[in-house]
Amino acid sequence: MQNMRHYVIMAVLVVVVAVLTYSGLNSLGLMPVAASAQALPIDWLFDLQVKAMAFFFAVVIVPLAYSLIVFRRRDGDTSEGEHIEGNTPLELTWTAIPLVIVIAMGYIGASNLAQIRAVDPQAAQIKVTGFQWGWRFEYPQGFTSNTLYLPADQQVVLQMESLDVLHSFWVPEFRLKQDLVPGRITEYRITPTRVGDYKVRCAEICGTSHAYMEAPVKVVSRADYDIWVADQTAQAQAAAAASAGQPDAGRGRTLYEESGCKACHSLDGSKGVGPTWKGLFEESVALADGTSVTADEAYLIESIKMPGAKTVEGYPPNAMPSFTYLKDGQVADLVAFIKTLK
Ligand code: HEC
Ligand SMILES: [Cu+2]
Repeated sequence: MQNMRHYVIMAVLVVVVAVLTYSGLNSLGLMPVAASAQALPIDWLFDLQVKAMAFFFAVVIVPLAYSLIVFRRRDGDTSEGEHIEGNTPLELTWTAIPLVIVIAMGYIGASNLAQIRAVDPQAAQIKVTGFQWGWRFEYPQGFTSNTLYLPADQQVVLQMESLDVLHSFWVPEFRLKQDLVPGRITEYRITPTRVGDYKVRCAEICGTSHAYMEAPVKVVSRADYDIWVADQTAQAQAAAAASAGQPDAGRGRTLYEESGCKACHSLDGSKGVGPTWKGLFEESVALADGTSVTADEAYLIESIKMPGAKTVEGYPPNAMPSFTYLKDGQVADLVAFIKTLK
């Protein structure tokens, strides 16, 4: 009877501590808003796990603390503790119950994953390229963007590729995260549900400017999306028509900012990961092998297309990724831009 009282008190304390722990963890607001259909099953499972964690925390801590306080050694008590050797029913119980819990969690996790991966055959495809240190998004209509526009309430599948090292595509509000692996295409399937501005950030340490590897993500209504796509398509066609002839320093500056050159090359004379572009054109450049070369057009083109061919003195070889995806016209635009930097 006396023992029964201890169990009842502990059971009550377990419930109280579990509830307090759960509501305490919940009030921290660990999660940003949920902005995708896939976020719902994920948040549901996460919540279930937090509840389980709070409960098991209480189940362990309450009897421990209770025993330490209530059954502590009193003054003058020098007797030995009771000697206990095994308890088969207890051992069977604490093997069977966790076994059932683990199997149940495995089942719940698998069916949750199936919901998240559910394929909509109508899903739109967008190509994503990650590189040191930026993102590029190619739309099936034939244009490229540095902002990822997505229509709300439609599934899209991102076909993702890396130009150099491992990167990871992560929009916390969408909950999912997926690595980009050089030489392989990985998929990221998402159904945005909430119109708004988000940010994709790289979640894989990928070099010096990893922390700046971000791009805006805009979820817009279907109607706004269609307008944007039509607009971009028209712009891309106009640009293609205009660039049929002349290299253009303005487009070169945009490429500098959006293709990642900016991460390593300054325009103001300061030294970065790579040499500044200020006053580079027609300058005599000292190379690591002791010779020197004049930075004419041919040298600039070679430096962009085959960065390994010549290494500037004072810089590590192979520090610059090769930008093989740049078209000749784009390289010419970049060179035209470098020429303007007196
Ligand atoms: C990861 C850093 C990094 C990025 C990004 C990068 N570069 Fe470089 N770049 C370097 C380094 C380091 C050097 C010097 C070593 C060498 O010559 O290989 C260099 C050298 C150059 C040179 C020769 C400069 C000189 O002073 O002789 C040119 C031109 C150049 N890069 C163009 C570009 C262009 C165009 C882009 C973007 C499309 C770009 N780089 C992106 C690191 C980078
Ligand atoms: Cu990265």
